[in-house]
Amino acid sequence: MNPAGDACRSCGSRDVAVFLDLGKTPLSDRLVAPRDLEAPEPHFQLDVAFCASCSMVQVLEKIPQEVLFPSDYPYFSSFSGFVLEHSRRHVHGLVETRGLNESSLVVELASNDGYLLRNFVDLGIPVLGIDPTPRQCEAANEVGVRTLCRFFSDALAEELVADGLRADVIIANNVMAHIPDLNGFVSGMAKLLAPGGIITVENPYVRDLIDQTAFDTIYHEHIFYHSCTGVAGLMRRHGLHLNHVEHFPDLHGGTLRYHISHEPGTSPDLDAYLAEEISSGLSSAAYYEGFGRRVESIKADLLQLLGDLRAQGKTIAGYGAAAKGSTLLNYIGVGRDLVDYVVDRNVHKQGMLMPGTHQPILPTESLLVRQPDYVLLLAWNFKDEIMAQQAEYAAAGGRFIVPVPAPGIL
Ligand code: JHZ
Repeated sequence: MNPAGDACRSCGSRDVAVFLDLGKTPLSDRLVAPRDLEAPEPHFQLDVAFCASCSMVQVLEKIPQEVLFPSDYPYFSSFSGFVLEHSRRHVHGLVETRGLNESSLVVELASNDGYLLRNFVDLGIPVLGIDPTPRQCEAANEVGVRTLCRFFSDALAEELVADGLRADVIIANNVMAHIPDLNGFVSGMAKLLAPGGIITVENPYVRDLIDQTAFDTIYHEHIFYHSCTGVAGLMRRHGLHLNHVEHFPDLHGGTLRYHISHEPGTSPDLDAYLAEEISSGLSSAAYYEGFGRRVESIKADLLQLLGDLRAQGKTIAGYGAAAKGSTLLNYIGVGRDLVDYVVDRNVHKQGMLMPGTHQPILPTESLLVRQPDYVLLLAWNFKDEIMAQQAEYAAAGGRFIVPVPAPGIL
């Protein structure tokens, strides 16, 4: 099904079919200020499609980058200890394996608040962050991470190269899902990468998303859902080579780190992942067929669970004003009648309201003050970190609910 005849946003083929319709939802990171509660809130169709030609899973609705990532974009990477530790290890691994020193240059695309590059700065290794969101750039510059506040593109790469810059390492974490002009982004990376350099890219793995029915990680900001097969083809079109892959099953619900360079050659790990994607059928439309039905059953089960608890007079809060939380609340229809409020430790989110469903976002300390009977883990990807941090809430009788892969009380 592809009634509008959309072309693949990666390879341009017309062999694209929608396999999931999540209806019209608001933008997941467009938090609502209480003073704007009466103003109309834009909603956009959220259809997900598979391209039979290049295997790329993608959202079809086209929303300008400036609308998806406005100046008050609220996501700051530094609020998770797990992400900070993962990034620190990544940096130390690169310094060791690539022999980086004070004459190297590391460029990070979508460097956010400097959560990762600051580790290189601490080691005296020169960096350049590139990110379009001003508040995050300011935070990064404040911690000593030199950051250019721009969208990365092919044209920006040409400007940087004309200024004499070439990167020994390019890092692009959780950004290649977000780029409407994906081809321009990759050709820019190819130009900016020094001969002999390496690109590392991290993205949620589409296979983990489908297998765990993590439908809430689908939102307009996430245009592309990557696999080894999809990324290998994309890189080849721009003269780059996917050489190696690493899997981090606990990061953002399952993340792949791709190693890419100007040189051909694949590692045994990458060969195994590519073969596995073929044998599992990930590169064929059939793989995605039952997904919509599984999403509908999560919706029915979660509504039942929350409704039953409310009928028993229980109070329920949400944890994590995450983008995925917005998809979950809006698609399932979890309003303030079921979940009263959401807590989040990101101070830039506190005081705002969730998109569409309008639960107020409060500091995490509110859980101990209000002691709700249940906490719905909207940021279920950080379940262990959050539960360890909320030990006192649990000791006082509080319980946690996970929404995916199947709703349940922990
Ligand atoms: P979190 C974001 O998605 C947005 P989101 C983006 N599109 C992307 O690609 C992925 O990340 C990777 C809070 N929190 O990270 C912080 C606590 O309050 O799952 C966040 O607001 N206490 C760029 O928004 C939210 O939860 C904690 O202890 O779905 C988690 O959002 C921890 C660990 C987090 O991503």
